[in-house]
Amino acid sequence: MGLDPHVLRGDFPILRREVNGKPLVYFDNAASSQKPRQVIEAMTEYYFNHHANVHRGAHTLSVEATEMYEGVRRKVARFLGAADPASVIFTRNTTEAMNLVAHSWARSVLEPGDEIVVTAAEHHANLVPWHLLAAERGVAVRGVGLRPDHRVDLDELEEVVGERTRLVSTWHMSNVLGVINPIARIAELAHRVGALLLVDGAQAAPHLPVDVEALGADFYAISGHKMCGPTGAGALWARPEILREMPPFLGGGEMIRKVFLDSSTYADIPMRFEAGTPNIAEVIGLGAAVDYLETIGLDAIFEHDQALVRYALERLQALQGVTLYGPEGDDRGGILAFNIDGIHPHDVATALDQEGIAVRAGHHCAQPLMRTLNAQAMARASFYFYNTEGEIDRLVDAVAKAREFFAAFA
Ligand code: C6P
Repeated sequence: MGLDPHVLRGDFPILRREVNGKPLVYFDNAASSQKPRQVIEAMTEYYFNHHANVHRGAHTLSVEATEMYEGVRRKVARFLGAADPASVIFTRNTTEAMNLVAHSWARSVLEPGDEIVVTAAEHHANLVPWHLLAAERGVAVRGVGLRPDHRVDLDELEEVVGERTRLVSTWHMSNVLGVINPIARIAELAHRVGALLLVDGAQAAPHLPVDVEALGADFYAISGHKMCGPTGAGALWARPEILREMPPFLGGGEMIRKVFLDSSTYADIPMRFEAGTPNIAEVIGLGAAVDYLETIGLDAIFEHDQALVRYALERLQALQGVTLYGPEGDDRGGILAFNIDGIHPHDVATALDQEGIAVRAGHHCAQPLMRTLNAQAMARASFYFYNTEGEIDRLVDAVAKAREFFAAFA
């Protein structure tokens, strides 16, 4: 069953806004999606009627808050296809989830000479934590290139993954190219040499059905704010048997079993990794976002994104002087990075903003990819289920107008 973006838009108050005198076209969903009324209301209702600290009190409000918070853990586990809710650790976002793996798992397991394999199209959140670790531990970060069609070169990956590889860490959907990595195949290559696979699910989880078991992932990281949830709530899923062996990431309240003046012992998962008072209201908002997305259906969302990106590719390809990035095909989600000859992407984004259209411009936290593709920066339109073909028509018209405007100065 398809979805109707015109109906769903009714749930998003912000989409009624005008920007620069034009109806807002929000095409910056890969940076952060908008929030439906249901999510905002779930957080308000929590603050109006149930707020107290979680896991601490015997009083009614604390019990209610704890039940709401733990209920979201069960929801997120189900959303990711995980059997055990204790395998879901709440974090602020994907970045924190990946840093948790670096600080806890990698720091306790990796030795000098061990290798972490990444691709040329990683977000900085999947590079910098490994660089910090490399400096501290003498581990090496090895990169795998892209094929000319902008998909990861799996032959090269197969060559690079070897007996020193302890971790393969890569995106599920690229935040620049929109392409979806063949995670199950990458998992096979990693596991063949006894390495683990960390999947950066920041862009995939909001847009397509995820099943961590079927993917063969060992770690999977998500950000709630890209999937209709609030900022400040994300999650790391990890195989429970791996999590149980991992030392704590942060120390403090809630993550302990016993504390003495000179030593402590630690709680079981998931609490071991959730020191201090968590972002309770935000986690509850994330739960409402999961409910909201599941009501629409992730299959329908992905189908809609794909139809939009196909339409946008077709229309933008017809314009001269526009370079489009990423492959065409069924393994492509609703993200479209582009450049217009002779115009800096920041000027493109400013010109589009004049037309009420929000896109992102810059290196998209993927500087190695920019170098690989020989681009200093790119403009990027990223779609979601509330976007329409009519909005893409407005984008195409605005791109054509910007091209003409800047051509006058060339
Ligand atoms: N990308 C973008 O505009 P955080 O900031 O922790 O929620 O997500 C980090 C992150 C990790 N991996 C990928 C593939 C991502 O796309 C992002 C966030 C945003 O592309 C902001 S830089």
